[in-house]
Amino acid sequence: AEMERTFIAIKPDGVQRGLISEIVSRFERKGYKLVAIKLVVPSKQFAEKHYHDLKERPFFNGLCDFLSSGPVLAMVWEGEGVIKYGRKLIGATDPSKSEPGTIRGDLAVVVGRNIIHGSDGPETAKDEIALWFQPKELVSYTSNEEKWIYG
Ligand code: DAT
Ligand code: MG
Repeated sequence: AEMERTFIAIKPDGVQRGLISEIVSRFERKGYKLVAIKLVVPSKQFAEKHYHDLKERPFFNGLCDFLSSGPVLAMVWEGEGVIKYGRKLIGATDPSKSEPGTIRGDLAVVVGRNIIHGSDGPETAKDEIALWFQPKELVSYTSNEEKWIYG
């Protein structure tokens, strides 16, 4: 299998609402492999780095204030096609437009509190993993389920 990795984060609203296990279980049951995880409170400056692509948007300041307002569960998930399909599991940015069955569709209501972040492509995945994690925090291991998931 051609493995790729993506950066997924449960934002402060998802953590405060007790949705960690619900969200982690969706990635886990799908068959993706968790390779890094930590709970952190990012600084405002760190949040601005994470969202640097959006710095011209009117909601940028509020978004960065919110991301840095409390604990965030930062994760790296690995699997075939995990970047694109991870976005599918998450659902559309605005939960009022996310399909039922997606994380945002099932668990969130408004765009400013959409509970989860996921990298939007291979380049951002690479950059975001490097921003949030040191190389030694990424754990390489063999999952015994791999032969049942990938054949
Ligand atoms: P996504 O998180 O789906 O990748 P994005 O990268 O365009 O979406 O925006 C990052 C976050 O910014 C998003 O999860 C929630 C917030 N956001 C996006 N559009 C917004 C808007 N119109 N008003 C308020 N917040 C917004
Ligand atoms: Mg984005």
